[in-house]
Amino acid sequence: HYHYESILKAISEERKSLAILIDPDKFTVSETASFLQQLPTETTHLFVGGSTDANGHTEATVKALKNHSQLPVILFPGDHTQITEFADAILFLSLLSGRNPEYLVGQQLKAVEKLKASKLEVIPTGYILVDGGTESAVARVSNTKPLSQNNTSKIVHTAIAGEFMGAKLIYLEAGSGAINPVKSIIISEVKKAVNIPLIVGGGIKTETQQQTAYTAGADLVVMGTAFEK
Ligand code: 1GP
Repeated sequence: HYHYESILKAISEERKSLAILIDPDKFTVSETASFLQQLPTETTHLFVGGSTDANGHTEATVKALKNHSQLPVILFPGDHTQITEFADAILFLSLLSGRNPEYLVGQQLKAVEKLKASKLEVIPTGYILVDGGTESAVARVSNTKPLSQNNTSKIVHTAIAGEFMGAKLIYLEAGSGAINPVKSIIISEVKKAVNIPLIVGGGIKTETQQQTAYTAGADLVVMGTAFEK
């Protein structure tokens, strides 16, 4: 459980983590080296995934990143087809904000054979989609509704339920390209309520927004769109 343990270690040493999310559908493998050079020096993780990977670019993207970087490459898959053994670990997501069994447990079942045949570190993750002010790809593809950011207690209870079900991480997601990132009050209330690391992403474009999320209690911030060309 090396990669999960290293997230816990960072928290115990009061170090914040930054994951850059790479969507294989929007990534040019031949530009991997220059892409990596432009990332903030404080980057700790590379996440790879998207709501869909119509062109099947995930594996080539992961291989290219592994060839050019020492950073851990963690899969953040939109579905079971986006699994490749060449990554280091996988966020094994369950979309707890939604009511679609396919994304609560269906895709997970379809992933089992591939995961059993790989050495990927599997990190159980309670994935909570909140309203980011515009319809997100997650909502569209999963056919689920996000939780309102006005209903803090429902979001907090969803996170606690996730921890009770065995999640090792909670991921608060406003959706890629969100107009409104996850509000500070929601981050801080969820952080107070759970005893597992908290990931926050969706619509975080500036360093100020990144720091605001950390100050509120995010242990790891995910930024994707801000680093796309
Ligand atoms: C989306 O949380 C991530 O799943 C990142 O969102 O692309 O808006 O940074 P952005």
